[in-house]
Amino acid sequence: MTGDQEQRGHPRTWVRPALGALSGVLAGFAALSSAELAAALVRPEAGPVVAVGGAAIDRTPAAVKDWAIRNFGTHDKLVLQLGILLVLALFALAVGLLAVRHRRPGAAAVLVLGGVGAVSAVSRPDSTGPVDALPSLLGSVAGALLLYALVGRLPARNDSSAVPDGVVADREGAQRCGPEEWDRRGFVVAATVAAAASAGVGALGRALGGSSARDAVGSRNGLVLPGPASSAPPVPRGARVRVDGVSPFLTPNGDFYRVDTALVVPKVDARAWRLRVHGGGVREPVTLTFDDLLRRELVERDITLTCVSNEVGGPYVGNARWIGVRLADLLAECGVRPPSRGGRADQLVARSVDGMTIGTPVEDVMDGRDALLAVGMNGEPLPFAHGFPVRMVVPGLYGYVSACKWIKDIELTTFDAYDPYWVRRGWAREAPVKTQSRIDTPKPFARPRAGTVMVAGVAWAQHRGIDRVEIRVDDGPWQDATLAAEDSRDTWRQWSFPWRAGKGGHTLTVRATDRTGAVQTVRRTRTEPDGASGHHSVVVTVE
Ligand SMILES: Nc1nc2c(c(=O)[nH]1)N[C@H]1C(S)=C(S)[C@@H](COP(=O)(O)O)O[C@H]1N2
Ligand SMILES: [Mo]
Repeated sequence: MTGDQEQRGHPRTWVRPALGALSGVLAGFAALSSAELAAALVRPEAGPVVAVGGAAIDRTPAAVKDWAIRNFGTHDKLVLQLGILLVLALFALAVGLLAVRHRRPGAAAVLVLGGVGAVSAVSRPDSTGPVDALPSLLGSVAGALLLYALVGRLPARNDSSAVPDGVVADREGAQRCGPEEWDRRGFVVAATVAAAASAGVGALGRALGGSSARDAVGSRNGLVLPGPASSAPPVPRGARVRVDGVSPFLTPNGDFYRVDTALVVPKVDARAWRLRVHGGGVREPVTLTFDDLLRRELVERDITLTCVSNEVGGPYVGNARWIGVRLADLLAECGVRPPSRGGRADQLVARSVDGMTIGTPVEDVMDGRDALLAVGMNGEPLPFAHGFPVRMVVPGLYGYVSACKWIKDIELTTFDAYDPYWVRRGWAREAPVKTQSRIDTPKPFARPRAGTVMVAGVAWAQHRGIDRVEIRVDDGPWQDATLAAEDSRDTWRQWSFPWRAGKGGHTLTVRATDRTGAVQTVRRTRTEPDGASGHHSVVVTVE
């Protein structure tokens, strides 16, 4: 039968589904491009990819997120974006295949997908309202119409053995063309025009969407931070051990770990940025501009930042020289008092432009430590990835309870009244950094030569300070490492240990003691709910 049909010029059986799948992909492309163009006009974050991706991140179980951070690290967003595109492509194929059999339901399926995008966009924490639904809705209408039009030009279904002699089963197809002369030209023209138009619309969307990002980049490029009224003393010469393989004392911005839920890095125009401070105990809500902040007294401080998702021995810790405004002074001016002095609010909730919420104890912010609204990092304005134009940094607390990037709002409230983002996902309300230490060199499974091997690394217990670091070889006694000079108790401290290494396999273990006298516990815990504990060990083979 098939051979028969082919002889009469009837398209092969696979042509229709294949072109249907192609139509689906083209419709998907058209839908996304038009949605992104609409988003560029409405609000870039309201685009379906960012909205659905963000919603997916928020709904991902914390354990999976933790796993993604661990395994993809700073590339977890790229992996997610590729994943979204793959899923979308599969959806588009499936919808195309559906549409060749059932033209209207196929087109309707595109609208349903658009609906998912619209609901995601409107329910994002940074949504500005129902207009955020527009990009997905408009995009899906464009996609559905295109799919409907393309499928209408396909060869009629030819796989129905119940219909002899080329009489076709598909009514809609049959009305347009018989099995023998399908509208091949019409399809090719429509498909080509659609692809070109989508590419054009997408490029226009990106160009327009890029303009707000360009403003942000402009506001950062043109920025010269005023010198701090209170400079950080130079890092003591003795703070750096001279051993190859140890993390640099100040982490360069480009190497500084990045952990956040932002699918695309928010690009905020410093000139349009505002910070609102309000809530319990605030005399009158205030709104600050970026210039208001820069006009205040700036302080410069070295502070080591740590992520609660850092495994024992892990990389999510970095040390930077920050410039910023002392948050406690600002709060005091607004009338805020810490709970220990009768203040009503015990939790400070920071909100970012991308809807993150981070809760910090007011007591910690106001107890005299250098809690900052930071504007500078290692001698330059904050990089976009690290929170430009303004972020919080609080010595001694994990990032998820202190270090809100792209901050735009500070609310004074209570721990009883409000659970921020990560707390709702099972992480601890309060999370001081645990005393930790890491062997940077030798690396795991290194094969050093017998003799003196320099073991070295970092230890941190921000705001308490590191008092002692000890090394144990195999099951031997703990032996004191040599501590490098302390920069401040808010920074990590380097250490080294000249090890007389004998041949064979050995396990090196490190532990630190902070200035409260607390010894880093051997008890291993997971990162959830308030940070990993345990000792870092490295296994080497001495040759
Ligand atoms: N807006 C926003 N701020 C955020 C986060 C985030 O996801 N969004 N992540 C927090 C976490 S968990 C950490 S550890 C630090 C990391 O800061 P960094 O990326 O500059 O190293 O930022 C904090 N601030
Ligand atoms: Mo974190």
